[in-house]
Amino acid sequence: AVRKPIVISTWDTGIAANQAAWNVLSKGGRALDAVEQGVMVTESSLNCCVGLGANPDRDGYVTLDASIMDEHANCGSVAYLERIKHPISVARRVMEKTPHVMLAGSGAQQFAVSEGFPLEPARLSDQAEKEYKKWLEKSEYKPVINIENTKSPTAFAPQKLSDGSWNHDTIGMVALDAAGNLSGSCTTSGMGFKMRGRIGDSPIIGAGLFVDNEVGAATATGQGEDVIRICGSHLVVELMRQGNSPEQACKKAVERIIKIKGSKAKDIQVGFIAINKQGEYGGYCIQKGFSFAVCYADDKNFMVQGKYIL
Ligand code: SD4
Repeated sequence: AVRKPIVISTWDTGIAANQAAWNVLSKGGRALDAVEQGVMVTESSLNCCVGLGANPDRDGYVTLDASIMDEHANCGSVAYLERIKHPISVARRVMEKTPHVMLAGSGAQQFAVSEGFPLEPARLSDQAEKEYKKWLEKSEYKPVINIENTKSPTAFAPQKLSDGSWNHDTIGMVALDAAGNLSGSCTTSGMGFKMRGRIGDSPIIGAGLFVDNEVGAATATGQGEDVIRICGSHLVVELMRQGNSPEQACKKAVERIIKIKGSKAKDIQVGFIAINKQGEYGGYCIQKGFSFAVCYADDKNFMVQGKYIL
């Protein structure tokens, strides 16, 4: 039997987001509404890595990326968006109200304001301010490629925490609704202290997020550059189309990154999660410490530790 509705999302912040998505899905609502309302919870919460409370770029500005995709292959995204609280909703407006898929920077902000989204103050959260000041003490303005080679804890990649887990920089969510339709969303502030103008995988359809209503849906978290390199979420969906389970598909995508990165793979983290039309779910990551939240009943909203390769 098909397990539906179901929603899954990245990291432990996924529990609260799933709950909001479940409120939509359990009433027979559309997956698209569920994945939007789900990640809005994370965008509103004070969080290192999603929404306006997140860590800024190297120049001290919070810049946000988000994307959304529905069962008809409609998609929308915003990149490098500043001072707007809910990038995911702006991405949805791009999808629904413009002839385009992606808007970036000041144009995306202008569109958001014209759609009635308030322009929030250009101010860092207290926590982000503190983190930024700390980062500035040692700030290294080096191209990404060099940063990758440093041992500095200010490095570009998601950082490994003392308990062995990784800090999370994104929420990606995919859902199957009661009608059997799939949608997905992804929203992030990107890497903390990134170069100004840097855009990650999250707003790129096929990289950070992909939905094919015949097959399944996938989303990514972790070092966006290496997700983009393999068109990660699209790859996961295509692997499911070839008959792989969601978990196998995520695993094969992770293996491809590891193959490309060689010995450098141990310095980065990437995780994929996916669901298919049957409501099966799975996730895989490069290394230990990635988790995702799964919800398919009022009393079933739980964390799963991502299996890993290295
Ligand atoms: C990015 N993929 O901007 C995002 C960040 C992330 O865990 O998910 N980090 O590259």
